[in-house]
Amino acid sequence: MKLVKEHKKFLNQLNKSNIFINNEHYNELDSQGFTILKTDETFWKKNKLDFDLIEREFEHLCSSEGIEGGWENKKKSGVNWEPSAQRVSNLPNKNPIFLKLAMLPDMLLAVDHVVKKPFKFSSMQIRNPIPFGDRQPLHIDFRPRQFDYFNYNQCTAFIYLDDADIDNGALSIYPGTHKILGEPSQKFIDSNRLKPAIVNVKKFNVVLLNIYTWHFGGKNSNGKKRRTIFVNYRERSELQQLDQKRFLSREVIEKMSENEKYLFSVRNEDPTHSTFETTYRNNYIIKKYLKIRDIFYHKYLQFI
Ligand SMILES: O=C(O)CCC(=O)C(=O)O
Ligand SMILES: [Fe+2]
Repeated sequence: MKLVKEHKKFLNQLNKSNIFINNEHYNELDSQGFTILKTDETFWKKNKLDFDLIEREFEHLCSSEGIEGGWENKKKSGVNWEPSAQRVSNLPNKNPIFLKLAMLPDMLLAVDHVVKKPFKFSSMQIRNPIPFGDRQPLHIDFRPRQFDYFNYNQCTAFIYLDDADIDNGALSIYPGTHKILGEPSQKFIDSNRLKPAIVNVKKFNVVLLNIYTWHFGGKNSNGKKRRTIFVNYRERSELQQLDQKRFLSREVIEKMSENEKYLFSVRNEDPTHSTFETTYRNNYIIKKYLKIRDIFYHKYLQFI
């Protein structure tokens, strides 16, 4: 209960004077599993986020980190983890503008609507598809829900630095599939003749995705840029995708406000990640353990 109170306080302290998200967006998140905030340049100005600086930093980080960027979690040189896109990760540690970006009230309100429980920052990444790169496989971004009583415990915001459409590989989403339990299935799509929504967006827009909605980044057929920044938030009981206590430098943490420290879960009272679980989270036994833990947690512990 202490956490719920703390979380309410955190949300109450956000500046709500420039809120763009409305009930239609919330309804779309509920029924379709995603929504588009058709925000423009003025939205970013009102929120005091310098979009030109975000763009400049994007370019700078992509050229300085190269094709091996983005995999702080799995760092091994000489491995090209995702041949169709360049990634850069741990953005809030690399420029304060990204820390500010993670605090954008519209994104936090959307996440609160989806997760419905105290949540925290999980990771922020650049995804910069390679010209003519292939589509991603169909996927969701977390362990699947096993029963209807599981809540949605992850939500991601996609910030667009370029217009996107089918030709440069726009995100494809199967609307409403967040309600389906288990892993996504191409067989299910084929037998139910499901058609994906192609998420056509403009530069400056934000897409909010309940990550249990089946989706994939499309094929880049025309070679045009489709630069995106992902901000991922998770329920507080989960591990962060990138452990912020480990990956934010001490200087960055010291300069953070109390609200930022709360969101990033880097206060003394916030739990420290077990490096064992982080390292082996894709191991067969750990996966089995997490499956059992999930059932136990969602059935008995979630309201504590
Ligand atoms: O690039 C995109 O639009 C989607 C990427 C995505 O879903 C992912 O990397 O998990
Ligand atoms: Fe994804």
